[in-house]
Amino acid sequence: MTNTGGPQLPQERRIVTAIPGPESVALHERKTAAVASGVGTTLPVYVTAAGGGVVVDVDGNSLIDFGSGIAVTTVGNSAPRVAAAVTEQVAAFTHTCFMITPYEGYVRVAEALNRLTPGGFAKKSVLFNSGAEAVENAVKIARQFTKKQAVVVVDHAYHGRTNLTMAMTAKSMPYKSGFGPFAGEVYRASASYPFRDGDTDGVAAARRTIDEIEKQVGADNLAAFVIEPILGEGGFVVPAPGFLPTIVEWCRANGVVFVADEVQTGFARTGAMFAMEHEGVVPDLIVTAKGIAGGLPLSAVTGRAEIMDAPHVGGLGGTYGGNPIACAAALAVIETIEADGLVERARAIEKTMVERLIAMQAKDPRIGDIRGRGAMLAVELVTEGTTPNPDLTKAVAAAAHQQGLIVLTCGTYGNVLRFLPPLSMPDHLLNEGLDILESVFASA
Ligand code: PLZ
Repeated sequence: MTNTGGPQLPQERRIVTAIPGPESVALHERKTAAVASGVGTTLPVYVTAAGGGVVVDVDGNSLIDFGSGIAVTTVGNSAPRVAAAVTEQVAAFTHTCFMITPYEGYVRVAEALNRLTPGGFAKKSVLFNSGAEAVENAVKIARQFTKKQAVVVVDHAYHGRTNLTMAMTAKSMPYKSGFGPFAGEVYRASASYPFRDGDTDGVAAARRTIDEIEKQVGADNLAAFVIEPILGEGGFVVPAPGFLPTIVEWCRANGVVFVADEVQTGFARTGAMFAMEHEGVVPDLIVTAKGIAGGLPLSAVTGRAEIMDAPHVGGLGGTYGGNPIACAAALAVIETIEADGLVERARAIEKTMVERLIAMQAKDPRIGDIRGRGAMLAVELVTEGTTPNPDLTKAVAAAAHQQGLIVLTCGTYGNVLRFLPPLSMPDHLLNEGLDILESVFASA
């Protein structure tokens, strides 16, 4: 069998066995025996190749990918520029440790991040491996800069699975339950969740959140306010207009570092290079990962130079952070986004998908809300009103999987079906995926 992924893979849905097929079932038995059971599986088909808009499994099935490995392969799997850059770099050198003997790739990624992120001021960057590691480092940097300790996050937030980021993540199961004690000095305030709190006035919602922070934490103690511009794992919740700008203004007036966690929203995913741009919000620090390097492990903190330079020399780092192969991939990702107009592509995907989802909602009152931006879209499913319907969500996802459409769920109440197609998804597969969703809703 050839394992050549990338966009040259036939761009078709092809289901030749039950899902999962016999080869996948056999591999899954080995996985169950060999891999710690704490690592779950959404869809147990074992992958041999992926690219464009499809994922191909060991049984020869070709599935339509509405997941992008959780918003990572935004430019596509094994995207040509990424594959070429990684191949070249892996043959040149694989690692030296940037803290020992540095290399240009890291510097170029930092320069690119400083250029691409919102804000016309002097910026600096530092690179790590995972989203959680970068979030932790943003907090470290904000604490050094402000000489304060407290961190505020919001309801429904997701920031990772390490000790500090577990404390920052809202949802207990499966992320936190039994894994405490958690890091201290992390406080939770209200998010803006228009479908549930009924408040479409983001300024008023922000004032409530700020009031909670002032009463329960105090700006004098607060180093950083950390928030996702669209709450990701928490349910693809877009805050009411005005919420984020009001919070950032308060942070600025009160010596609090405003940190945007753009791990899931970043790199063209939402129809802007970074989602904070939709409301003209300029964060002090911005955390990126996932889509930054097309699947190679890389993350970053980028922000105002004076904040980024607060930690002492040697205070930030790690063995692998900004690994040369991941940096080569990131530079190829950025080139691909810019050369192929992928920000515009994300907007076109939004238009196609939202139109179809609205048509589905008109026929099905269980689709309570349609939301998101660009190619980061979701439907929140209810029994009636706003009562969560996690059973329907599971059933729809499972039925879609059976038909060869990879979809993911999310949400505090487990009732959100989310769509994260790679921006390399061809239109005919995007529409075929939507056809499957429509038929699945009709029969679920
Ligand atoms: N911040 C906004 O979305 C990762 C988690 C999947 P890492 N989201 C997917 C899972 O179940 O573990 C994420 C995120 C936001 C931080 C993170 C953490 O990024 O690269 O997984 O550490």
